[in-house]
Amino acid sequence: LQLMNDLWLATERKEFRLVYQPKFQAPAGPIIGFEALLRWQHPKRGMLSPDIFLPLAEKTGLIVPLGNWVIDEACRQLSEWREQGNIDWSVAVNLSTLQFEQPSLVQTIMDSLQKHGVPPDTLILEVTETTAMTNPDESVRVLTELTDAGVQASIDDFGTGYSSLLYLKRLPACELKIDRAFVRELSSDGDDATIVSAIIALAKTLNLKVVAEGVETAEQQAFLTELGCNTLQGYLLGRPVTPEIISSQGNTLC
Ligand code: G
Ligand code: G
Ligand code: MN
Ligand code: NA
Repeated sequence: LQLMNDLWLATERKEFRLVYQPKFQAPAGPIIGFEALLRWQHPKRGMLSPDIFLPLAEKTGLIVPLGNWVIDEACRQLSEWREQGNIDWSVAVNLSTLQFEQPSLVQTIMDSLQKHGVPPDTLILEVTETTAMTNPDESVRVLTELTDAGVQASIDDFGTGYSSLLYLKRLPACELKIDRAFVRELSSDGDDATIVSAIIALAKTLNLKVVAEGVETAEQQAFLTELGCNTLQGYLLGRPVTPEIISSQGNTLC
């Protein structure tokens, strides 16, 4: 497969990029941080989304060095933004299952933080509910080690997996991200409004901040805010953009 070949060469050829999607304090700001999202600038196919190449990277194990690069690059970017005065911004990084299972993960993260002189609590690790549930006890152990070191943890794509309430209570996460599948139907579908309300209530009970992802309409924005959602992310407020665009627009980014 040609794509597989290209994937191995892409790291060396420096074809990977991170774009950053802003996260806003509800309802409309300020920006509290960004989610780092991986892109592959393929020489022939153009900009490729992770959906195209991440399954392949996961299958071949390339996701481990690639994921380590993502962590390091996110820390470097954080340090650059901090030098420019944006010391309140956090950066969230997505971890794949294989990456999360690496015994060296904690050391890798701590090394990057130290190398770039970045405070641990400005880095958020997004772990999907499904990844966390793959090996629940081990997930608690790894996340406890990381959060003890000050790094923040976030449960991504929440609502799509099968975690029990007792398990959620044990996970040392600081926030929960409502999967955009629930947000999408918010205004038109009564069931999803009920589910979103229940997720927010659950998060409050567990002392977790709630992030809604995939916010695309003003109606969703208003409803989520009213329900007590802390943070909003989505095309309505801000698309994933390059660091160059963020630097040129600063806090007026919207
Ligand atoms: O940015 P986009 O919508 O194309 O992302 C598609 C999927 O890829 C999302 O599920 C997102 O979480 C995931 N993703 C984006 N960047 C990364 C990354 O750096 N590492 C991992 N493991 N997943 C990522
Ligand atoms: O699974 P995860 O939450 O990491 O996925 C993040 C991806 O969701 C990003 O890659 C981004 O491209 C996509 N995304 C972000 N905001 C929106 C939105 O408002 N609508 C849709 N459809 N996708 C979004
Ligand atoms: Mn995510
Ligand atoms: Na998500």
